Amino acid sequence: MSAIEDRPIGFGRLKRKEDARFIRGQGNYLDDIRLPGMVHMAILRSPFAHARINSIDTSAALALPGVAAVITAKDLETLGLAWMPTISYDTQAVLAGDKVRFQGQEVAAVIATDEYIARDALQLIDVDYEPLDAVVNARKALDADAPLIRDDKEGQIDNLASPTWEAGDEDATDKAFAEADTVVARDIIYPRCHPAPLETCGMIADFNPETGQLDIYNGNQAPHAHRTVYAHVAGLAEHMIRIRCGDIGGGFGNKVPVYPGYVCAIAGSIVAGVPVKWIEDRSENLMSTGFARDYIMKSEICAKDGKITGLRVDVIADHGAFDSTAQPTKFPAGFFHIVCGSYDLQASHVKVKAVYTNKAPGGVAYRCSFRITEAVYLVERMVDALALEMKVDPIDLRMRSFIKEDQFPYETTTGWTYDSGDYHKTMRVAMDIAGYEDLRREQAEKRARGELMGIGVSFFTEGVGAGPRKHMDILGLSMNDGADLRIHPSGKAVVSLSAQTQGQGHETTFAQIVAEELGIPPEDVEVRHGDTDKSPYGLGTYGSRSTPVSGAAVAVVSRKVRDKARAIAATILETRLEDLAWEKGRWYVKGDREQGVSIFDITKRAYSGEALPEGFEGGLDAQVIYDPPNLTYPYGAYIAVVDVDPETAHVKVRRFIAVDDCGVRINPMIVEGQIHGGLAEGIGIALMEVITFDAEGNCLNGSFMDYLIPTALEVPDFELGETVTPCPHHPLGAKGVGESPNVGSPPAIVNAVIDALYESHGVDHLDMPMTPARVWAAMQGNAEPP
Ligand code: PCD
Repeated sequence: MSAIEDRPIGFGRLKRKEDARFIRGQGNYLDDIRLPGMVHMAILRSPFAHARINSIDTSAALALPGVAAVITAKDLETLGLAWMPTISYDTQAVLAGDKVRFQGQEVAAVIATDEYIARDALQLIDVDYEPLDAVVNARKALDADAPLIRDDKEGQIDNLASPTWEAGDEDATDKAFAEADTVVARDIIYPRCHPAPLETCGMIADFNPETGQLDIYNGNQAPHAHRTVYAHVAGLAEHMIRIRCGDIGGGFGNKVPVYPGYVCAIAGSIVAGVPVKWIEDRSENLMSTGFARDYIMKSEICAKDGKITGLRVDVIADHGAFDSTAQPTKFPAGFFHIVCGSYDLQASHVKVKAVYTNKAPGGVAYRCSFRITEAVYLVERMVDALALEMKVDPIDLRMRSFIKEDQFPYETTTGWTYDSGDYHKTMRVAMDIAGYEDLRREQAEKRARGELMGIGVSFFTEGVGAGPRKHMDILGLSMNDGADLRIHPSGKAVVSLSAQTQGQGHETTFAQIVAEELGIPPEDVEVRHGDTDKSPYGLGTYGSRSTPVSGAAVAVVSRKVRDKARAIAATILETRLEDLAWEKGRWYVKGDREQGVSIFDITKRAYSGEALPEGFEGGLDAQVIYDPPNLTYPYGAYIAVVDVDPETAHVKVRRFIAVDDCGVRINPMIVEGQIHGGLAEGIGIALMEVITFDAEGNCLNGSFMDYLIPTALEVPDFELGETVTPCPHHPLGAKGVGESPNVGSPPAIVNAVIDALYESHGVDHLDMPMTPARVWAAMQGNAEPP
């Protein structure tokens, strides 16, 4: 077997190309980069959640040897940089001038010769704060006497961050409820949690005063979009800004927003004329960068004749002090209205109100396509609540209510068009892997012995791959992706993408797409991304959009090259285009397989001095911009088995079964890795992760000592299965998958805990995280731990 035959050409379980450097510790992360003459920046942060700033005295800090500059809001005002736009059309203070609005807010930036001096100098800055009442509870922020947080905004008289947003049909929903035979209501909170990537956020800004060129090194998920924002903010032309994102130690949505620290680093470099490096520490990351979730939801669900018919949801979205929620502009609550789930409903209605509180801004899509996680959690908890009330098996109720295979494409009651699916089949595969009937028997036996075993189910549908330009933009930028493919004379190829990997394995999978389409071995295809000077424009990686959008772009650009190759093949073989057929890696004459020419020979010819088809200029390359016609709708059936210790209330996830359908899998091994990672995160969210505040607005989870993330001890061996329902509009039939496991797993685990506790302890709802203290309190009949 030749070396090439050993490896799959195209789709398959190819080992990740990038891992060769990662497992040898040779990744090139932001903190590995040192530029000549580089200075360091540190940020002074507010100790108060809400306080007026009377004065800031920087003289002692400036006097410290090694300190080059101290920047405050006043300095930024003179540069027109005191406030910056957020990705939700709000404004956010780069450095606080009038007052601070959350604990950890940026107040001043020190630039010094090394990072230790910069940090020492922070302590010498004297800020005169006048503390104000803080409000951290979004419901209380709506009270008439609540302190006004955004008095900087003209005409703002309350803490509402935007007008109420609605989807669905209110009257039709009222009718469905009036006709229903069972109605259940719940108040459900998806608490504030944090993406907490391995590498925190940071930037090196390098402004060259001679040329006016701004070079930026940064780990962000959308380099082109960031460049456009900086161009506007700093008044520079885009081509004078180059952003390079090297290896990124995880993004998870946390690296989508533009943070004040970035703008300070840029301002610092423009003022100082030397490269400025800023990297936040873990506490800064947890306390001030994009949090996730924080949705307070009220919901009612109803059924008629044993089938779910209607859903009503009223949400308060807590946005913190500035609305920097990540979502396409036309969707103020992201894709939350996908809350009708995987069910064929008669009607539904959703209302979302956004509120300012004295908490860090964010609302990022932590492994979630813009609030789909909150939506899936809500509907899957509500379906279980309904099953409890109806005294039916939660899988039975789902099976009776699913959208049926022959109903796709299916238009939901809130306006989505789901592309394809066979939900019943996927659910059955999960039941088989779990041995569902046996599990229920085991549970009955254990219950009789007083043991607390729970089986929890969730079934999710996501919409990923934002998005069609007719529906979606961010800050006026349409959500399309470019791809550029060049085949060199040697037959090696470079594909340049606008999407940006943070660890997902794009260097491998995008090479596999070219390989699948052209027959060039993936090791000969170099994937380029993360450098705005070397890659086409596009909106980046989040919302599992890389495969649906950039993946499609790469397939289409490869096909363009294949078409060009066909014309060249016809010239070489002296035949007509229509007489040629394609098999992976070569064009051959129909009916005579022997007479063919490989992509390598075609490439050679493309660069040679020999004759080319008429109109050909030589070389072999192509460019595209891909505008997806719709989102892709991956889905999955998850089953969690938990044991709750009756003595300690500790929840152990004993088994976790995940059957995902993301259409055609480019690299099944990478897909499974994505699912493992996302499930681990989902277990963390369900069991332990939460950002909480005391009444004064002090953040109580500002380090990994008190923001707990899961380890191998909490995570079982996952049992995975798959079904494959191709996406009808994606050129490869693929759907996104990166986020699915994080979306689907929390409701399965919470449903399992409720299933364990309902019969014996009457617990019919409990908000996450399922910490021992919280579960114990619920077992004693209390809503909250003492
Ligand atoms: N795939 C395949 N097939 C299919 C699909 C998919 O193969 N069908 C694969 C691809 O290629 C890649 C992956 O898998 O590699 C993924 O993909 P997707 O789904 O498309 O996605 P993306 O776009 O790429 O990514 C994104 C995601 C997200 S969103 C998140 S969060 C996370 C995930 O991803 N993040 C991360 N994962 C991960 N991983 C890692 N390692 N790191 C990170 O950071 Mo957001 O919105 O941002 O929140």
